[in-house]
Amino acid sequence: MNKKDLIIRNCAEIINEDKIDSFMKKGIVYCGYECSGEIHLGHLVTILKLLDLQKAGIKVKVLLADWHTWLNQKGDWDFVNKQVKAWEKGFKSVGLNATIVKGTSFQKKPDYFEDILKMSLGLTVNRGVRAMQQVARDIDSAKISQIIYPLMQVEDVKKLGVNFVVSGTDQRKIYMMGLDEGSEIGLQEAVYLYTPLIPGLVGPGTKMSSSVANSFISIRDKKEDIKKKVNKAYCKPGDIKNNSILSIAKLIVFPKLEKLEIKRDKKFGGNLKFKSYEELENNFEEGKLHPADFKSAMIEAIEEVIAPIRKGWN
Ligand code: STL
Repeated sequence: MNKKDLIIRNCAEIINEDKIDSFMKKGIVYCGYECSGEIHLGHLVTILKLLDLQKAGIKVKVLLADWHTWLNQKGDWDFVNKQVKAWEKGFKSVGLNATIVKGTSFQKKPDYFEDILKMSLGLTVNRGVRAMQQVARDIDSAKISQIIYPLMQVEDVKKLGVNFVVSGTDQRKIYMMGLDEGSEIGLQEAVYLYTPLIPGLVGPGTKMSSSVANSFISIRDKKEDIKKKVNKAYCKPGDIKNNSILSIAKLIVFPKLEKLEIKRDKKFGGNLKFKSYEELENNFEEGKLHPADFKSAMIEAIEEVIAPIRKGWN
């Protein structure tokens, strides 16, 4: 696969796609993370996207957004600091050659906040709340801290000096505020790569989130846990929407392993080997692949992806 195809594969949306070629020569990308709870397969989607960019020769920065975590009411500083340490350890084991940056290491500067105040003049409270719809804890009683949050996220793009941004689609309204108000702070142009979210394992209408029990597979889960969770997961025959196991195949297994092998008894049609996600999806949609056989193969594949990360963690 050529470098550009690697960068754009599996994205849900890309802003400034036409700039990719010219930005690639001196490319720097960042992705920011709130540090709270487990690192799970949902996070691994952005991590693998960062790996794609790394392979394309782009420098990678990982932002451990400690101040954002605190602003979003995930816990007190004692909790946040402990989480940051755990996440730092986790990120060292995922195979990235990234510079890890802690938010508060560069955010506590007067000019950082001057930019936030500049942007705050041009944006309504309503827009700030809407930007946080998919991110904020307890959005119905959103605190002012949670509308300061997106402005800081936009300023991070400026201060980290990146020309590529990777994030899940849940963050797109935040960065859109930056596209509209960025001229106020001299925000540089960047390519925004939004990756799809993985639906929760528990069924349609949920997302994979460490705050929803059994919705996620952690990178620390052991094979037994993976097996239990996958076997319980929603995966209706023929349903290719809302299907977390198919999403995991598309966004994690194929990018990483480039194939999926199904072991099946001769009387059920014998073994299968898929070399692309599309092949798998077609077979599943047409009912040629039963969820039980698909799940068994996915347990092995997820274990294969996670095992080295888990090992590096311990
Ligand atoms: C979440 C969950 C998650 C990631 C984020 C938020 C991202 C936070 C962030 C903060 C500052 C930035 C960029 C991203 O500059 O997995 O609720």
